[in-house]
Amino acid sequence: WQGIENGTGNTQYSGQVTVGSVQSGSSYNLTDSGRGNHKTYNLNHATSGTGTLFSGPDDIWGNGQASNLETAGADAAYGAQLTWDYYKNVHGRSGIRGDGVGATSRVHYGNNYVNAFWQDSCFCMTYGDGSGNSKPLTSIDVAAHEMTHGVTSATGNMTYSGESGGLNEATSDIFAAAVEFNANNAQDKGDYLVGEKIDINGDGSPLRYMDKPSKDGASLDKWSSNAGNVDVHYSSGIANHFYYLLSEGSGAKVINGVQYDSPTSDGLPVTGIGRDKASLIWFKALTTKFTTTTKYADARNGTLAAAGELYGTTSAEYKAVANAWAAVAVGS
Ligand code: ASN
Ligand code: ZN
Repeated sequence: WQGIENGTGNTQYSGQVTVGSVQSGSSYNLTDSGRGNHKTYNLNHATSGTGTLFSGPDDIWGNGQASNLETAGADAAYGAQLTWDYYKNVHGRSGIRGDGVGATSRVHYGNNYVNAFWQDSCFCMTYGDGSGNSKPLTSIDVAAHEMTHGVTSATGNMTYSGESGGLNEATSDIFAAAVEFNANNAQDKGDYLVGEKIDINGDGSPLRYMDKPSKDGASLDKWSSNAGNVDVHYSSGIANHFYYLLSEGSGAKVINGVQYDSPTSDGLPVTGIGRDKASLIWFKALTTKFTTTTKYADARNGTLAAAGELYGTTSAEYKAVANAWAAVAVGS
């Protein structure tokens, strides 16, 4: 007998959740047949190959602890599920390439590996276990960030260096936040922080902040002529800050218990239009305006064009896009 199951995932970061699984004979495996047959594999510390498809005699995955090897599998499968559902339900996109085909996830990559990454070549994302702190890199926002690199590759495909690289990175952070908010998981409510669950700095601080990117000590709050010369994970700050301002507006605000305080470089206030509209504008720009060579000035033009198509060029949304870019020193 073979059929779709709804397994129980006992995740590390998101509590007990439902994960897609398939029963094959007397065992179950982590294949999400409702989402393009997305599969989750255990690399068991290897750094190449596909590893082993998670399977077992019961339909319960992990126990919430990193020491149980299935737990990271449950988190990864859940993150892939939420990302699939976000693109499908919010943007009408079926899978990363829009072709209904699920990707694969690989967990337990190498030893003490403190990163996660997407590869077009295997249509897969890979997660390390972290180092020393029992914090695998399998949180919702990290999963959504990596899978969004696949979406970007299939659409605007902004070259991963210079300003276009910053826009590529920011696209992953932007939709990571959007996926997290959309999921509204009780253990991991939406925020404008990146990687707040994985404690990569060991002091509880997140990897990146979208309201004021420079809080990480390296990311850019606003554009300057040097933006194309810094690491893409820092030049992304300009667009992350734009997205925060466009969604929430400038100044102080508490959302899901997190305090934000977003400055503007021109000193003028920005009134937010909400993250749902901001996300639709960014997605339309990504999929119909951005290209391999898109720089910040082009991203401004592309998002203005997208906002004009969605809401009209005399709309409050269009004006907010212009104001939010001005607030990060792109255009005026
Ligand atoms: N986790 C990193 C990222 O997705 C890996 C990399 O540097 N490409 O940005
Ligand atoms: Zn990235």
